[in-house]
Amino acid sequence: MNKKALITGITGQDGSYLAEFLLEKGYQVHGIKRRASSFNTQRVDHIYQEPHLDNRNFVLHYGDLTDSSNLTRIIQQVQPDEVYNLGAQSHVAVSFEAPEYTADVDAMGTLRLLEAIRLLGLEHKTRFYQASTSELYGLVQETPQTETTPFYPRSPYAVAKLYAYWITVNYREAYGMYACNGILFNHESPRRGETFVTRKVTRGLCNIAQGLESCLYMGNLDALRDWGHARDYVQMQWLMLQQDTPEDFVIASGVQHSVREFLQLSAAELGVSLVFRGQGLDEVAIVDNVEGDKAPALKAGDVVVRIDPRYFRPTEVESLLGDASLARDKLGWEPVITLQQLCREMIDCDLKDAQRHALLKQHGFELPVSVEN
Ligand code: NDP
Ligand code: GDR
Repeated sequence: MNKKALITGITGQDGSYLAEFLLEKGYQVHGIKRRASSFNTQRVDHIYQEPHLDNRNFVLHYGDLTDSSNLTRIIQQVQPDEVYNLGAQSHVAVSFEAPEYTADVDAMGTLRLLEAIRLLGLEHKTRFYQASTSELYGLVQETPQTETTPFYPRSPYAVAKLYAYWITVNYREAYGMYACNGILFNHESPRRGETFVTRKVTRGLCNIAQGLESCLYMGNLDALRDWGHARDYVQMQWLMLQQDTPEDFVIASGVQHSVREFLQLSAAELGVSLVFRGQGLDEVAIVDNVEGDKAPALKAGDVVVRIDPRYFRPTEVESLLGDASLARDKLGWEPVITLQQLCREMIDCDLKDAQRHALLKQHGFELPVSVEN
């Protein structure tokens, strides 16, 4: 019998990579998708299987982390060997605007899943992975951050995830469940949501390079992050559930860059060099030089980045840097994709999209390019 996995958040960035990974390992993969007024399965459409097929190994269920009866019914029906709780309101800035909803989904949603597993008597069968986050460190107490660094959350998102972290530990200790936290540092990909900083940069610069947008408005360019590739990081989510005893692990690249550096790296992939002038809210990025043919709409002197205070957060996480030694030693896990490779893959993908839009525009078939960030 193939193992069965249930993934919440399967339509998100990580959910889609994890589903691919588990299917390759021979799992029967079940996922929870939310009802939406338009299609929201773009990231998993390529692995979708016709519901009328016999022996399907990819099955989507309608559900929501705010609905415990729905979660209980799905878990009862699937009887999963492994549950990966990746579903969340995952945007830190949005959590300041919707703090109660974020707590309901990210904190209470985790409790609802754990309780469903326990009440169904599956606590010794079903292994549980919780998508914890480097945002727990917030106002960092030591650098680099490890599994023992104290937490100091700085957003409603991080506070909700703190509850989820501890309730996962508590169910492990109280009921002997195999439940663990992956404390993942930022990880990105061409499938990253368009309003997270890396994707906003790669997509925005590609649109500007093709003449579809004129300027990118950004927040705190000094923020420092430890960025990895989502494809690398989902392998660890699986590895964590294959050990003899459950344990929590930090997953990080161990390398730190600023948002400003990521802008420069992305522009360089387009053959564009940028110089930054001014300070604070008056800082701008100006094109210094353009080489090659990837940015036909740009020339030296163009201002491509400005600062907009609305992208600053009420409380910011200034600097994150992880130490994944424990995962390296115990799980044998090592990230293989560098930031430069990640950035190149994201630019390649967004440039193709922008070129397609530009071509359509040239022929009078202009499509709206969403610039809401
Ligand atoms: P995404 O935002 O790309 O995906 C989130 C997923 O959760 C989507 O499938 C979304 O559905 C789903 N979701 C949102 N609200 C609900 C709800 N009420 N009920 C059920 N499902 C819901 O996040 P990532 O893939 O980037 O991240 C996966 C997890 O890892 C998240 O929990 C995130 O907080 C955490 N994390 C992410 C890191 C990162 O750098 N990416 C780092 C550390 C932790 P829909 O598609 O319909 O919106
Ligand atoms: P983060 O990711 O908050 O770390 O959470 P995000 O990419 O949104 O921000 C990273 C840093 O960039 C700064 N920044 C901007 N951010 C956005 N989104 N838009 C901007 O215009 C902008 N300008 C500067 C931010 O202030 C921040 O310092 C992500 C999410 O995936 C979480 O779910 C996850 O838990 C953490 O990573 C680890």
